[in-house]
Amino acid sequence: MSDTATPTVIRREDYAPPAFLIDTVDLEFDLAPERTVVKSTLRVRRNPAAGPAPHLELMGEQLEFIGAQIDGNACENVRAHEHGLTIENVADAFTLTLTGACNPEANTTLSGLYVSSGNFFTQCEAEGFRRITWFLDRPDVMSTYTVTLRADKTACPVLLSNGNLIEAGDLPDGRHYAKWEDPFRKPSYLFALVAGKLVALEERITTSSGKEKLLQVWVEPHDLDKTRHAMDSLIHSIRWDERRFGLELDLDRFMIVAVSDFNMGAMENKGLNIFNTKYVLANPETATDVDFANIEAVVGHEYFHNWTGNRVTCRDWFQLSLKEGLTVFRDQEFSAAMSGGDENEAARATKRIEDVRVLRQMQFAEDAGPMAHPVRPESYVEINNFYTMTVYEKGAEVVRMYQTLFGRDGFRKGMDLYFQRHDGQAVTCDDFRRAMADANGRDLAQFERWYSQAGTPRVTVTTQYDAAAKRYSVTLAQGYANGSPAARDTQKGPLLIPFAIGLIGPDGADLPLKLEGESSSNATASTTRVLELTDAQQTFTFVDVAHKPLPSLLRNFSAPVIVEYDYGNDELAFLLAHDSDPFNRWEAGQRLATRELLALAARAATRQPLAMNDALTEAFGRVLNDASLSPSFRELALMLPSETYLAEQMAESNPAAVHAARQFVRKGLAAALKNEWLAAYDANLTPGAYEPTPEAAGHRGLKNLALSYLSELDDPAEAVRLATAQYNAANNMTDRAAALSALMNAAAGTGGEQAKQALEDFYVRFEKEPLVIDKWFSLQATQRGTAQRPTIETVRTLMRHPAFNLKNPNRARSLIFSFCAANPAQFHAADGSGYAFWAEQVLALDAINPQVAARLARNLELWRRFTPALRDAMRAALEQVAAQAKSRDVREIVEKALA
Ligand code: B3K
Ligand code: ZN
Repeated sequence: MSDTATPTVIRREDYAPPAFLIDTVDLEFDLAPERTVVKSTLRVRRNPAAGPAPHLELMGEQLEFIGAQIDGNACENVRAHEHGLTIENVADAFTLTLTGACNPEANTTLSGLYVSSGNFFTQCEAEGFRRITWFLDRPDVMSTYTVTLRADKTACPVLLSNGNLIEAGDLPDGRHYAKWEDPFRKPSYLFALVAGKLVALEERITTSSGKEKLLQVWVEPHDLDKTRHAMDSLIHSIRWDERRFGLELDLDRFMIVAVSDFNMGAMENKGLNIFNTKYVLANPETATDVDFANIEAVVGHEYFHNWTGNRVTCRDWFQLSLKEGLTVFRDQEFSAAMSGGDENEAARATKRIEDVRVLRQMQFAEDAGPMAHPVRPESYVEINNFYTMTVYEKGAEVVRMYQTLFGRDGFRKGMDLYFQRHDGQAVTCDDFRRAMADANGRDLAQFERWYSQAGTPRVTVTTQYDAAAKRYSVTLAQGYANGSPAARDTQKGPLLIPFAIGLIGPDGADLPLKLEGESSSNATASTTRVLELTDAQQTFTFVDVAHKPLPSLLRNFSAPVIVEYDYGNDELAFLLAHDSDPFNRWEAGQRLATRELLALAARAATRQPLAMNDALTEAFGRVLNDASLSPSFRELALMLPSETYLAEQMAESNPAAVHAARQFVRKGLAAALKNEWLAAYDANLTPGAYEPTPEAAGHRGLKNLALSYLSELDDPAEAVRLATAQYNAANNMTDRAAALSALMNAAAGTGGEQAKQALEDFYVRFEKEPLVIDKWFSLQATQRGTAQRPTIETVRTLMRHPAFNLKNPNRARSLIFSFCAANPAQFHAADGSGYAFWAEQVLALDAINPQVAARLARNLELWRRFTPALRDAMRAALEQVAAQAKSRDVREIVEKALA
């Protein structure tokens, strides 16, 4: 990564088709850790759709140039430079052979070809292929690949690449080879190879057209006992995509490989998905219910990319959400179906609630800070910085809105047309929108603004009931927060916002819905209506409304917006008790809690005494005791909004005040509902063998939430007794980790011996399981600190622990990111110690792994929104990083934050 004074900004409007195309790629690898030689033979021709260009410019980074030939003859007019190769005055079509070398062992960036635990892996998205060989490394250059791998047979018994294995055999000197052929054209970012000592769980299945397929999950030998769940998840994904979208696995073989050094979750390389071990390995002893669910979701996500991303790919990186937003939407729908079947709305709602919680906490914050960008960004310095919550999660909400507008069938028609038109192509978000529009006979020109406008829209709602005329009118007005960049950007006009609404009568039941001017036969039986808000302000009038209703707004979170409506506390309690829309039931409880917590935080900030609000305790008590609600729903409804989310809602973020307020409420709820928590604990035990089913996980979730509330009591003896017993008896990681966490929580007040012992036991018990040791680090990094021992001291001590390793991203995340991002009250300590630590670690990572460093760098980007003292200390830390960071990745983040 070079140190550039003026970063090059890449702009969407500058897109031009490539001057040359590459039809076929033949790669030969002589794999060796310190010097891998790569010979690449490319059939190149001029792109008829592009302007004239005499020279061929290929991208390449950190490569040693060995030689070049054109059509079999030594090539004279080639020049190797820092950014690649220039070959001057080339013909219209030719075969180019390039030989070069790279050093996988020295590659700590985990982009390109690298070594992890002695095995070889690649990561090419977004621009890693150019670190392997010279190429037109851009997604609109699609080619068919053949790949020959040669390596030492003892060191690398397994040799894998994309597609089908067509040849394998021995070579002299203890070496061997394998030749792979991928029949599908693909961009270079989907290339992959894996070589090393690995074993696979295998299974054969027959897909919808009757073809037999081989499925493999490759891992290091000692992890083979943790592959079953990933395999099951893969099979479920394949079946679901056949059922829901009529999409079949197209290759004869589909492989998943787990690697412990990986920058993100997983990668959808054609036929050879490479995964962070965190999203593959699971058995009851090592993985929690959340881990099991995440594995299912990520396996699904990468598998679904085979159609949405690989068969139809992105024209350029500005279109990233074309594949990511759509594939996140698909994985969300898949997980919802797995948790409750396609039709069970109440079970599906828990998944929806979890997804919206993440969106609101992370994406809304991103949209309010210096990295705010539209779902389809207009410019970037480093594309790896744009694998964001906006592109992924808001992008998924944008896709979901098509389904909300057209229904599941209409959405399916749009998908069918999209594949019919674009299979095998590299296309744009506009192409997707056009397919949806044409398949459903709708003009979606206005909908384009969802792709081009940054910022979170606000919908302000006012209502009026005319009892005499039995008319109820709802006025929706859309806009953006005062002073936000989006608020000034008015020439683009309003958005098309699908706004789902229901009206609730005095008895708590939904009222029938009939809009003014609608004939009765026209009105559907549904008690939820999707209003289409297209103007800056619009009034919708319901007629024949017998009683003054309570509106249930934005049901199921039908659009990624903030709703402003002045509910009274009693109205929120009523919605929490009665709304037929489970999402809005949860939402009402969250609004009630948020309002109370923010009021308390304001008092805490000015050192005024705090007092508990009975309405909140009563409402929570009712939910806890309501056996008609599923345990998983109760768990979500009884969880308070996170400290991070609450701090973001304050005029000036004050993490200490938020922590004080939230702890006060947790303690208050623990004490007032003590008997109910104890009863819930007993009622939700899951004796017998562990099963990762949604039902069992729901029971464990509610039970462990009860335990965590009980651990807040001033006298935590009972919680300590329960948690110690649970820790010792646990037959699964969910219960063991929850018990440990409850003990640590209780000990924050008392310094308990049980917590210390359990923590030591946990380490010894799982010393050989890196993913569990990650949990051990992260539990300590997120623990509550005390005045005598602030958490930063624990963290600094753990940085020197023999098991800590900054080069392993999972380990760095488990300690450093957990502290900086998931322990706000301790990280934002008034003495600035957290910020000093952050700056040190960003700079240390910057030299090793810029992508991981840039993620950590983002942790301070909202500095302007904090209280003045914190703000100044944060700026100083940012300035220190800006003065010393070398990578383009980190520089883009801190420079935007300071601008
Ligand atoms: N497409 C990859 C992400 C690649 C990130 C590169 N910095 C994983 C996914 O979204 O499925
Ligand atoms: Zn993806």
